[in-house]
Amino acid sequence: RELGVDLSKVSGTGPRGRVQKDDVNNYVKSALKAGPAAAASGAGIPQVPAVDFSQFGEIETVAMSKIAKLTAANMQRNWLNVPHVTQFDDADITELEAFRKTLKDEAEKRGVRVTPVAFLIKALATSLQANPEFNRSLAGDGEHYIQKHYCHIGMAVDTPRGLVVPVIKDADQKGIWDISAEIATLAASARDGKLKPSDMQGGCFTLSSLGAIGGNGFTPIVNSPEVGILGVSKSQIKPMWNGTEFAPRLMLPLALSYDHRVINGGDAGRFMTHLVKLLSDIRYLAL
Ligand code: CAO
Repeated sequence: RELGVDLSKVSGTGPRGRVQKDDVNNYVKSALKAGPAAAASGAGIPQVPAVDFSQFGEIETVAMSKIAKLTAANMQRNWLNVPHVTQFDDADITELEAFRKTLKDEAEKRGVRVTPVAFLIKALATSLQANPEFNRSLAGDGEHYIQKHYCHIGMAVDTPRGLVVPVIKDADQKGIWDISAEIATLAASARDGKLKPSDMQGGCFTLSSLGAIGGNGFTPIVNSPEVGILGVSKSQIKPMWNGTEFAPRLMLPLALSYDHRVINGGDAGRFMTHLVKLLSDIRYLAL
């Protein structure tokens, strides 16, 4: 009461958890250390209280994998550091899918599977070149950008051990066959736990495709120090107005999250519009 301490917030170290004088003093010391600004404005990150779930039913404590622990730390770091904005659009991939189906025989001969992900990686690489502000990172001094003149695209892969992001190097210089073969090799290595650290380094931008699993949208978290990530959901046939009538078109939902310290809404709008144009008419990928 003298110090204005709420005793219910103090952990007691005495017998049966009794709060002692030293506990109150230590609580006050750590509150002072946390700083008056944080205390006054509530800007510090409040701890989520530990709950004993066994009081509500049967439970089991499961050890997190190394990858899961690393992912948790990275996600929290990125979520707290990056001012995120997510922008949405749908790409009409009716023609892309029709073309992809025509590749089936040749793909079998080559022993490669061509999925929409290969086209997405190629289109992202092309869009990064047209919109180089997405191929930047903030320099450590907070006063410069690092502009990258290479184009490596990370691809989120869901594995039994957790999420990993192998990188397709120089994606701008590769064609759909090479990218498809690399997706298969990297995804297999990821699932077998055989990726080398160098396979996961150097990404400029990340693709997270949940299209094969489902859902019509999600907001991905930027894989900092990259400044953009594209989340792709499942394509669906939708009635689209073509000026005279509704026509069935295969629409691919896209969500672009970006670091608003580096990317402005206008940059993101241009990037997304360019990407949608490339996916809707893949002839532009050849230009
Ligand atoms: N809409 C509809 N169907 C899609 C699609 C989409 N957006 N994307 C892929 N598909 C189809 C493919 O065409 C394929 O079907 P066909 O064989 O008939 O062509 C089928 O789904 C299976 O694809 P796949 O999963 O074998 O391969 P992929 O190239 O689509 O994806 C990979 C590869 C590695 C990206 C994917 O397996 C994966 O791991 N995705 C999860 C990523 C993830 O976890 N993201 C979240 C990260 S943040 O927590």
